[in-house]
Amino acid sequence: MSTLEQTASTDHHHGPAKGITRWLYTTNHKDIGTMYLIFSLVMFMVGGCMALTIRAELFQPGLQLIQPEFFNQMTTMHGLIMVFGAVMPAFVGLANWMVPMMVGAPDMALPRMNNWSFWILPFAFSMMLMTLFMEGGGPNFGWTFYAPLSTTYAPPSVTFFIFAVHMMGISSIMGAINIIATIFNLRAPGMTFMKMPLFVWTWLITAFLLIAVMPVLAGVVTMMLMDIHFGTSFFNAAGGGDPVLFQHVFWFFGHPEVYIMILPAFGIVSEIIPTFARKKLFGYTSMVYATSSIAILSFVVWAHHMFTVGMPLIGELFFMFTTMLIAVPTGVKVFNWIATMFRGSMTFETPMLFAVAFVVLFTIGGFSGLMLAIAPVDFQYHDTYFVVAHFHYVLVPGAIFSIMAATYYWLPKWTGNMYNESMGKLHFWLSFIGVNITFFPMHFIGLAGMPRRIPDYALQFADFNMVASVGAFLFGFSQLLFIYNIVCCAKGGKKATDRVWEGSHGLEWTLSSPPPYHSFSQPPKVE
Ligand code: HEM
Ligand SMILES: [Cu+2]
Repeated sequence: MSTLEQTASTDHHHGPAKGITRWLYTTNHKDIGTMYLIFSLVMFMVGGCMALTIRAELFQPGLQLIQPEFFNQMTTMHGLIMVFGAVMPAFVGLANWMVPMMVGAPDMALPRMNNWSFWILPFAFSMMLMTLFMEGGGPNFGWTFYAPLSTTYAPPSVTFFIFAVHMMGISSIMGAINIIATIFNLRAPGMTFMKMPLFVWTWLITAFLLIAVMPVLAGVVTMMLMDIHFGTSFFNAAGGGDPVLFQHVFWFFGHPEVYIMILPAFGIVSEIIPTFARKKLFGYTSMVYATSSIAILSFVVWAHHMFTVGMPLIGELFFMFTTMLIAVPTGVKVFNWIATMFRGSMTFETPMLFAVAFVVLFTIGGFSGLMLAIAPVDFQYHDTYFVVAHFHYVLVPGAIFSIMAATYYWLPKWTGNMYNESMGKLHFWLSFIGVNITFFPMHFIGLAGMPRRIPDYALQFADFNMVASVGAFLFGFSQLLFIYNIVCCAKGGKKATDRVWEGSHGLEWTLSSPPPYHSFSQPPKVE
């Protein structure tokens, strides 16, 4: 590896700046990736405290701890922070770290813009969190901010909320452009598209989704702003508008958005399972096509969130069948992961545990999604805890588990040190048990009719709610192990080798652990 030696020997001329300016002005993909990941972890904790506030209130029927108004602000902020502050920035952080290293590039294609993409976020989220201290309180209309709750009946702070959403959108679009530019222009010689690692593929597709739908989100919040301050009536029936229009525009953004939160997870799991099964990924080509099909289909199913608003029968049928169609490429992916593990020499280090749990639990989330997709029965459980169970199964053991799997998988590469494996395993098992205790009972209380987004509930739901709250606290506090393990690993520990995992493959493992400041100063050859 002459490339490597050269990289190492010239590296000290291009080291990081000293002190705080290293982080403020940095254009380095690894520094920016690290900042994204830390930011996301902080947001995960903030959003997690809000979730525990919600579950503490729901531990028993009746009102114990907080006022209904504050409860609404908690559910809203929890959702917004988890989606835009925790899951999305974590994936962008992983992309920043890994995409250049996986395609054999020295850095991202647009490093100066990369700095902006990150630094906008802390401002956006400070602004969003400040709304909680404003007169009238923070956003209280759910993370889907349906009009007229978010317009006519909204607290004054909604204007700040809209500004924060715009900033997040700008950050996402710039990040997406950067990822596309990097993948298109900076691949090592010989790395054709069909030789790219799956994580790179899934992120490429995700970046296109982002560019397509973030302007729709910007549009819908701008329409809200106009309705509130400039006398328009987009969503106001009294002025000739229609609140259902809000839902159409929102979900045309919102459904692809949920795939923005899962496609990179597919990529991560497709990197990890082959490593620990010591086999090549089964069906690489079909994985690429399945991912693209899911991305395309995600644009034609938005109204499955709106079965109950009153649609023509033909519309209900169209959205029902197109939604179910997504199960086909999703099934291809699940099949391929299982086929990769089949007769492999598997070992179960922490990343693999999270990856396998992802496959199993995400599949549960997929099946409950299929149930929801059946229009005539959705009338029963729409807006109940069943929906909450569904999207938490895809988001927590789906998106979040994949992020944790990725963290354990690449942490030795990033820091040069091994994390504590037994603590990692303990973290996994407590999280796995916690997640299921929290969200599985929600299927039942949902089918039994408990509505979502309420601070108090009828007595017959008491037992399962108590179980769910216990699970939530177990899951929440287990995450302290995760943080402790990461901090210890960053500080020191057993040195990691370059190719950390026996079965690992791909360019990132040809670099030293930790990698040089500018990953590949000479492009590696891919044959
Ligand atoms: C096979 C795949 C999937 C199917 C068939 C499916 C189907 C559905 C349907 C029909 C709903 C609307 C339920 C209702 O409001 O009554 C829904 C809600 C939701 N889904 Fe999925 N889904 C799938 C995968 C995903 C994935 C991968 C994610 C995210 C990573 C996700 C996140 C959500 C969220 C956040 C909601 C709730 C939206 C709200 O607040 O109303 N879903 N899903
Ligand atoms: Cu959807």
